[in-house]
Amino acid sequence: MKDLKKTSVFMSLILRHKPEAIGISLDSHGWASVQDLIAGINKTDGYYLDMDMLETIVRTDNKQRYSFNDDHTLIRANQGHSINVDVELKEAEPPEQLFHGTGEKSAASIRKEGLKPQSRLYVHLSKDKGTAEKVGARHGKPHIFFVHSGKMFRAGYKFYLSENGVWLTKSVPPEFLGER
Ligand code: HQG
Repeated sequence: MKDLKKTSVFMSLILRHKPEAIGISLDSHGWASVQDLIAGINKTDGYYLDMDMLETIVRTDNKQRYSFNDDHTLIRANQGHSINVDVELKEAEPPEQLFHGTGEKSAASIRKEGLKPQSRLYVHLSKDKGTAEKVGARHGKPHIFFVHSGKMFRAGYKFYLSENGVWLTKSVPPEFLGER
């Protein structure tokens, strides 16, 4: 069945965390062969994918999670990986303040330890509070932290902006966090 949403969620698992789920691998820059991805997904019970559908998913994804290479023979996720790939993130100077949404239950630990990437390669930050609220709501009652990204940057911490506009950094020490 052509279920774009269902296939897209599965693709994000494959391209960020678990390519072996369909017996494929990613190269060191996170790329998967489009042919292998389509074949692997079609071999999986309950899933369907063809090239037209894949083009539609990549073009219409609400967070622009995926990119093709020039001739659309390779595909990768733009951010969010837990496996160690180098998606050639661009270093950039962040705005003065960024936001991180989390669950209320994690707030005390974050105040103490700062933000850690947990199972992913980076801590994910957003430039608007609305996005952070949505991300936070995935973890229960949302709680928003402000990140003094300008100060961090001037102190020498590196920031990256993914192809789809997510700000990433390795970790955020507690002294650069704020709440209101
Ligand atoms: C929390 C979505 C306790 C952190 C979104 C988060 C995002 C701590 C959780 C992307 C902690 C990790 C990533 C500490 C961090 N103590 N908890 N010291 N430091 N945490 O899913 O940021 O829709 O790995 O606050 O849009 O929620 O999937 O990260 O709650 O960009 O494309 O540990 O996923 O994108 O959770 O989400 P996650 P996230 P997609």
